[in-house]
Amino acid sequence: MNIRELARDLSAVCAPYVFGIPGGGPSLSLMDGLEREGARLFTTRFEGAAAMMAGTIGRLSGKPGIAVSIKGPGLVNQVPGLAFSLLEAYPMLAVAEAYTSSIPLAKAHKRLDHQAVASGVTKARRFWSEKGPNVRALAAYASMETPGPVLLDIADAPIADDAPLPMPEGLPENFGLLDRVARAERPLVIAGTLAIRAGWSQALAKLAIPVFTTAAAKGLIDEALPHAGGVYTGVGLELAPERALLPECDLVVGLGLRTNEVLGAGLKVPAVNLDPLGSQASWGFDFEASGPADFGALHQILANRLWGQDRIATARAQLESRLREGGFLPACAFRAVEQRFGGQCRVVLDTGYFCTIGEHACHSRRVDLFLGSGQARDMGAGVPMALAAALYDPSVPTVLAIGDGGIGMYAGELCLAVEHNLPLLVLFMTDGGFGSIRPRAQKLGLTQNPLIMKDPKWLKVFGGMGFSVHRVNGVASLEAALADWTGRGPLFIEAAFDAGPYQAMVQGIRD
Ligand SMILES: Cc1ncc(C[n+]2csc(CCOP(=O)(O)OP(=O)(O)O)c2C)c(N)n1
Repeated sequence: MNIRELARDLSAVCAPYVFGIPGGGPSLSLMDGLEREGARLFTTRFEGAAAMMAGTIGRLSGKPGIAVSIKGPGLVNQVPGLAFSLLEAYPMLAVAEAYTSSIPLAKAHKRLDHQAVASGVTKARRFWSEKGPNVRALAAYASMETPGPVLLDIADAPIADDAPLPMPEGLPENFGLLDRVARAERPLVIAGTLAIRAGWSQALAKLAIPVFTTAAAKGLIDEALPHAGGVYTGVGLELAPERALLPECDLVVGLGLRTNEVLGAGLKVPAVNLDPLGSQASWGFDFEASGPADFGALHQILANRLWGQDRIATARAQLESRLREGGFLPACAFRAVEQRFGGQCRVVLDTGYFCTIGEHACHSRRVDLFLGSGQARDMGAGVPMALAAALYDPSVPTVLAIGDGGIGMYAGELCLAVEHNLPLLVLFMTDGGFGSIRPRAQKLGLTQNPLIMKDPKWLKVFGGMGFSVHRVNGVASLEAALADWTGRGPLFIEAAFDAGPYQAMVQGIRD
C-alpha cells in the first residue's frame, strides 16, 4: 500500500473536507492524494482549530472529517480539538506523521510519545498498517456510539500490523422499558444527541407530548412546534420551561439522556432511558429502566398520548416576556437576527451568558441550523465550528454569537472566512469582560481584575482582516447593520451591552 491508496481509502469513508497544517513529509503527500480524490483542503493557523473543524464536519455530515498534522508538536497542537470532538461526540479522523517503533531512538527530532498524547483525548490510536485495522474500520470506530476522534499515525509506508480495535459488547434489548412507558399517561421526552445520530427527528416531530432536547441536540425537532419544550439542562430555574413541565409529567422518557449532555444530572420524577450504552453514560440519573429498545415500538406508545401543549405555550410566553426586559441585551439581538433571516440562518453559540440566553431565545428549526458546545462548554470553539459549518453549507448564512472571552482564541482562523468569502456573521457580544464569571467574584469579594477586558480592539482587527464591520449599541443600529448585509462575504458586528443588566439577564432562567 502507498500513500495514494491510503488517500483513496480515506476518501471512500470520510467527508471530503481536510483541515490542518502539513509538513514536508507524508502529511503533505497525503493532502496531495486527498485533493486528487476530490477533497477540499483548508490550511488552518492552528492544528487545534483544524481538529475542531474536522469534528464539526463529522457532526454535520455524519461522516468523519479529517485533520492532518505533523508529528510531535503538530499532534500536540491538535489536542484541544481532539478533546473538543471527544466531549462533543463528533466523529473525526486525526492523521499525524509519526515515527515507527523501528526508527532508532537516536533520531529524536520532534519525537514525542503519541500514544501518551492521544490517550486521554481520542477513542483509539492506531498506526497505518498492512494487516491491522484499516481505514474503513477506523472511520466506523470514530462514528460508532459514542462518536469521537480516532488518531491514525502515518509514516512514508505502512507498518506490518497493529492491534485490533476493542469492540464493546452489545446489550440485550430492555423490554421492561417499553412496559413502563406503556403504563405512563403523561410521558415527557428528553432527547440527547443520540436521537440525531439515530435519525429519530421526524418521528419525534409528529408527537403530541412535550419533547425537550439537551443543548447539544437543539433543533432535533422544530422548536416552533407546539409540543417543543426547548432545551433541558437540569439546572433551569423558574422561568425555564423544564421547571414548569417536568413536575406535571408522570414519566420522563430519555432518548440517550446522558450525563455529559446536561449541566445537572438526576431527576425528581420517575424516568427511563433508551440508550444502546445502557447506564454506562448516564451516571447520576436513577432510571427505572435503561438500555437498548425498539424505537418504533416506543414511538407507537408515545404517539397515543396527548398533553402539555397549553402548559408549554404558557411557559414559553413567560420566558419570552422575561427575555424582553432590560433594554438592549443578547435576547434582542437574537430576535433581530431571527427576523432578518426569517429563521433561515444557522446560529452558532460560543460559551458565556449570551449562550445561556441564546439556547432559550433562538428557535432552531433543524439540527444543522444550530451548533453550540453543549457538552464541552469549550469557550472559543465557536469560531472553528462556525467556519466549518459555513464552509460545509454556505446556502444559509451562519451567525456566530461570541463574547469577550472566546473571540480571541481562534480569531486568526477567521482569515478563512475572508479567503472563501463566506456568508458568516460574527456577532461579537461585549459587556467588557467575563459577565458569566463576575457575579461569583462579586458575591465572594474576589478579585475582578482577571475578568475585565477593557476597550476591545477587535473591530479594527477584523476590519484589517477584510471583514465588513459595524459597531452597534441598540436594536435600531443592529437592524440597520443586518439589513445592509447581502450575505456575500463575512461581516463583523460589535454589539455593546451594559454590564449590569447583562449580568442580571439570566436570573430566573438558569443557575
Ligand atoms: C476553554 C475554556 N476556558 C475557560 C472557560 C471558563 N469560562 C466559561 S464562560 C467564561 C467567560 C466567558 O466570557 P465571555 O465570552 O465574555 O462571555 P460572558 O461571560 O461575558 O457572557 C469562561 C472563562 C471555558 N468554558 N472554556
